[in-house]
Amino acid sequence: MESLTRLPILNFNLKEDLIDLSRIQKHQFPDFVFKNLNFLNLCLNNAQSNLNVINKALYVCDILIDYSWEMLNTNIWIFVEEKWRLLYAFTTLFKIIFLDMQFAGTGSHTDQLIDQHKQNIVKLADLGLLMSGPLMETEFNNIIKIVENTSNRELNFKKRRIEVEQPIKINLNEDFLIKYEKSPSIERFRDEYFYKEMPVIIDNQMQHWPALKTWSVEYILEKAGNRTVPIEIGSKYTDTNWSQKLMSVKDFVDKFILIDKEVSAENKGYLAQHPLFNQIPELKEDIYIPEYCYYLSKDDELESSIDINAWFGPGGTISPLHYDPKPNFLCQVIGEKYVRLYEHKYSNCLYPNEGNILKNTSQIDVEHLDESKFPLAKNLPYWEGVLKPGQMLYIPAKCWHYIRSLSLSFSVSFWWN
Ligand SMILES: O=C(O)CCC(=O)C(=O)O
Repeated sequence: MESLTRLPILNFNLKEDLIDLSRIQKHQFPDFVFKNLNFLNLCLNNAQSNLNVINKALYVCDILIDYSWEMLNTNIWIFVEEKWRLLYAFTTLFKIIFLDMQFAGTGSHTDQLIDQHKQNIVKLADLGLLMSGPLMETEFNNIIKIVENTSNRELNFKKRRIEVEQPIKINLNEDFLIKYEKSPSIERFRDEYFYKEMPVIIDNQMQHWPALKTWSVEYILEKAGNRTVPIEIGSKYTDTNWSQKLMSVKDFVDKFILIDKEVSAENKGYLAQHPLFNQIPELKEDIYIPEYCYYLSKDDELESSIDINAWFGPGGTISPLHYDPKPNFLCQVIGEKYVRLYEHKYSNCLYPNEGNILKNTSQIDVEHLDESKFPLAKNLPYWEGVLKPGQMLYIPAKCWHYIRSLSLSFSVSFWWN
């Protein structure tokens, strides 16, 4: 049996099995959670145009959302149990449905109110996506697509052309330059860099990316302005006053990109290491997985296993010296970045942080080394270079890397296996 619940404003026919509570295991939750979920399901079947029921259901949604949000934030992300993400996602889905019913049931609306309502729905769906990851990606993406298809894309963004400032010039040490290649063959890349675990800057491998022609701050605003994303705030993630905040891309641009120069380092905002392309599949059409990955990956299902992340921020963002477990192509689309790398074998001289969470991150500031505190890091060999638009940096697995943007910058990283 296929029954349909119609979302009135979103004009969205929702299959009831979308809210398939059998995915929630009763014994994993305190009693009140399951009772309330059942209550919401019951409301869904009886709510059509009954505002009283809808309001009660929304009240319960908020309780469950607050509760699961708290559970999601009690541990670092990778240790959060999947059940809390699922609960957050289900409750958010319920909330979207009831909000839409409530809106439809409260009389006629101006275009402005309808726009506001749609923005609220997109924000909720984005939070659902961010918090539940792939668990309900399809459902939330469908909702967003429906809202966007019925919305006027003319958003209220500042209509000025945003120039990318001239990148800061820096002096590189000729003895330590990262190797540079123009479109090496697969075999050459494999033998000279991949097998030898050597970084290299590769040119002429991205010229077919639409992103290189189309991406600008205005374009990003047009495609993603209303979407909610996590922003890192502070000079770097190792600082004590560093924090993360959820905000719309538009607010991020207004607050951290369109500012007159010389904002203090503490007030830098960085959309860093964010899987923006899962959230906004339209942007994914502008980029391509580097070809080398297809030939050298151990994974048969590269496209589903590769992690693609966006790094978008003003000049002066810093990713402190750290390493990642997978090999990476860091592809530069807008602006320039200074990059410095150290071989993994020097780990003992690079003073990794103690403890589990930041043990892949060094305590040293590579550009202002405190030699008395970190004497072993002095005189270590390294590689350095400037990554420019259209170039990709190959970072071998576990190779230490430090990155500072020299201007407004947008890069895309591909962690593959
Ligand atoms: O571009 C950055 O700021 C950091 C990139 C990075 O660390 C990575 O892709 O692994």
